[in-house]
Amino acid sequence: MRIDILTVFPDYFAPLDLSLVGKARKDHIFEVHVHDLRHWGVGAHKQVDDTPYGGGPGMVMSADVWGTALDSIQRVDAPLVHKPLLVIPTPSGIVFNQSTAADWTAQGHLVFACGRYEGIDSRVAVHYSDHPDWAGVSEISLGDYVLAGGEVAVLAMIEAVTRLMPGVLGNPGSAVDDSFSIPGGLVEGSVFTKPPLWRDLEVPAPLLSGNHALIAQWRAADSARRTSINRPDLMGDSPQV
Ligand code: JF8
Repeated sequence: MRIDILTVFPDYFAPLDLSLVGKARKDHIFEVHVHDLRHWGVGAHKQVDDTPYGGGPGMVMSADVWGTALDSIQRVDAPLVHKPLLVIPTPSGIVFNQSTAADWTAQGHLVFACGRYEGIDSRVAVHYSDHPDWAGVSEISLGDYVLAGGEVAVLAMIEAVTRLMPGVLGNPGSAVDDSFSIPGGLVEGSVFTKPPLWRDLEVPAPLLSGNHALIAQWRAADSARRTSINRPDLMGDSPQV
């Protein structure tokens, strides 16, 4: 997979050199290219935004700057067979979840467009959603809270997608064992390691028993207990917010 990121804050993506993602890039499991949108900015100040039509506070990122940048990114990949999927993080998009992450692992090329200010001129999403050289557009939100731009959302999405790729996790079984692997599943149960007694708190006896059936039973009950307390929405036993 090839991942391109367009942003006015390329330094936000330094963490992609670290940890599992950094190792997987070194191992050529996928490649990440970060581009400074200002490169395509207009005029002496390399401007990427302008005042909003209809009035209102703040600035809107220009369609023409984004169009020029995205066309040049697409051309880099043109000799390859993969049409890129354009991902535009926005609080007004559909909410990203584990199924989204799993779907995107099948893409050969993801292009992330990080907005700032009041967001990107809406014609950009319309144009690329109906473009023969692109796989489509996903306007997507990280969750129901407001960030200052798309960068943090993109870091989270890239980590969620790439850790599902074969060879990214040390243990190939870990990814399929997660919470949310099965839609409508439960959250993970509590975990413990040595010592068995820490500050008057004991590791639950079943986990020390060596009895695999008993361990599985305890974990299933703990998982149901935590899901019911923390995520009643996943249990179907509480009204959705
Ligand atoms: C933004 C561009 C977001 N869950 C989320 N909250 N806020 C954002 C977000 C994304 C892009 C921009 N402001 C300007 C906020 C996502 N994804």
